[in-house]
Amino acid sequence: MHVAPSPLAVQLSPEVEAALAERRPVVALESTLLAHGLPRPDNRAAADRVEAAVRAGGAVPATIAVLDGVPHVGLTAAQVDRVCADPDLAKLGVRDLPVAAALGLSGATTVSSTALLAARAGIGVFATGGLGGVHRESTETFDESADLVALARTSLVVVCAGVKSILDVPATLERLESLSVTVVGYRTRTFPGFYVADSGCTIDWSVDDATQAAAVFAARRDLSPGAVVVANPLPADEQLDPELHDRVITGALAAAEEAGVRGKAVTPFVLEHLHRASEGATLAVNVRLVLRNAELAGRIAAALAALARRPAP
Ligand code: PSU
Ligand code: MN
Repeated sequence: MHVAPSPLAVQLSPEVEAALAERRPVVALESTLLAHGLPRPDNRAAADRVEAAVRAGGAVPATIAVLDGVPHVGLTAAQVDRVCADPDLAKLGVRDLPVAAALGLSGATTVSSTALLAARAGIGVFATGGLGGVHRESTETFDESADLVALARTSLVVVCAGVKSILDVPATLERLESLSVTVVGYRTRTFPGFYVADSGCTIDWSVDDATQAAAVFAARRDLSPGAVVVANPLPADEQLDPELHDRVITGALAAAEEAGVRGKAVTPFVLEHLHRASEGATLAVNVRLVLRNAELAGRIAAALAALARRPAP
């Protein structure tokens, strides 16, 4: 009997396919941060640097995007060009994936959809900049990123610099707790604030190295579906000046309100405004923190592969 292929079957690049088959470490990377989080044309060079950082950590990078309805895990240089250059590329969360697949559309994947596609491909580690979360004034707008619910359901490690600081960070941490998403700091119990090292919030647990992070994930995977968030702060001397940070964020949120921006357009609008208002300072810090997360994710993926190779006691 002929069985039609799943419309959401992922297309692995040859390099990613070989690495997974040989149980070598692989790190998933999202494409929304490239297409909608960083300005063109700087995003293109950043894409290469992020992939190189994963390799420096000891893993194979797998950037994920949907092209002509097909979810790709691992992109060619020409495919990365397309993701970075197309100003009309859609932003696809989990709920948008079936539409893109059925109608043959293209789009960049967010944390939520990247996590889902990565897990489906058998990838256990994912690096990004900052998670989506609960927006400020969410009690009026109900704006809470689909990233949170997706992480509650998906088994993988997500390395990030906290949640984007345009958000309500304490409320986001509360939601992560309600959703039973495991959160550990990387060598810190201070929850990072994305562009700044310290969000002002604390977390209960920290890990000392990549091996501990991998062991926490192995235990989590054994227990129930759900992500392990590894929060990796920028060192204080690499962060955005906290005073500049607070000033530009207040301005960016006011501009979004003024312009009547809603829904999934809010995050790209605010990030773009910040890059302009800080004369590129937020952009430089954003790229820096993604690179650090990619390198750490590479090391965690390598540690996870080493754990899997260890003979059972
Ligand atoms: N982190 C960044 N830049 C970004 C994002 C995260 O450094 O652009 C993206 C991620 O793809 C995340 C998305 O999933 O923003 C969240 O969007 P929203 O708030 O609309 O859920
Ligand atoms: Mn939203």
